[in-house]
Amino acid sequence: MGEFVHIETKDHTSTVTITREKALNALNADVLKELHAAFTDLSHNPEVRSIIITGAGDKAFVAGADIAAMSKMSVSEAAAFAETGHQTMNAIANCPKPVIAAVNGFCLGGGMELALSCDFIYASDKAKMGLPEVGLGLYPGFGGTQRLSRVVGLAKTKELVFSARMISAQQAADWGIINKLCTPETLLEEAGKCAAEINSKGPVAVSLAKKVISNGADESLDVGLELEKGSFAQCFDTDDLKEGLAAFMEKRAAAFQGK
Ligand code: DAK
Repeated sequence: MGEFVHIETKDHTSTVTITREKALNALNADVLKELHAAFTDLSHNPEVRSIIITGAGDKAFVAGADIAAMSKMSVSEAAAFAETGHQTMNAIANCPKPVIAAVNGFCLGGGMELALSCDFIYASDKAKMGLPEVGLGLYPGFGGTQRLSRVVGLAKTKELVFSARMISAQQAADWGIINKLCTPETLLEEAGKCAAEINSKGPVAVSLAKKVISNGADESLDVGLELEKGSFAQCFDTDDLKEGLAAFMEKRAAAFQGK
């Protein structure tokens, strides 16, 4: 638990909240480092099966990288910031547990890149998304140029990045960036319901599925299918598989242990 990141774990789901509300949860180096530490811990915590990430307050998920901090950065400090940012986004993307972004307001620049590092996004219908960096004289540098195009394709990515335009949550949902739109009041509840649904399934299988889906996405179909085949047998080395199959045969709910 740090100054800018609060973690609450209940029923196998950890909710990670960025608590820098006065600056609309903008990402400075300290926030990024705390997030990185949080995801490293949660990745190794056997009690945790899914993670929700959100922003404190009702106005912003994350309004971007910290502009005030960037205005004072030297070239070498910017390089260190880039390294910290990438390590953090990668720790989320490669986290062995599913990560849901619950986008509760402005989700801009580095904030949108953070959301895109998650496995999928639930959002308030009041949220606004965008990559406004070129309006400041830089471009998305925490993975946005690459991760957004993998979701919406090159043309929409280029329009969003070149125009620096903000889009509504509805538009982002229409483009497939947001999986589910919720009211602001029900966002965390809906994300929690989805997490609970995931938590009730075989944790090892979910984790392997995440790895295979993510790693296969940038490969040819043939290579992706090899990755899928390569990990599949690992499921047969788990108690979860025995439990899942037995529960089906005995017509009862499975009680998975994540082993
Ligand atoms: N950074 C720092 N402070 C921010 C901020 C930000 N990104 N966004 C908002 N704030 C602060 C405001 O300065 C204000 O602080 P006070 O004046 O009260 O002290 C407070 O939050 C409330 O904001 P506003 O008063 O502006 O609230 P409004 O409702 O009027 O406007 C807004 C909300 C979200 C439309 C507006 O705050 C806004 O336009 N914010 C900036 C959005 C933005 O441009 N975001 C992109 C930042 S650039 C890198 C890789 C990646 C990046 C950088 C480097 N490397 C590889 C090195 C990423 C860059 C970005 O994300």
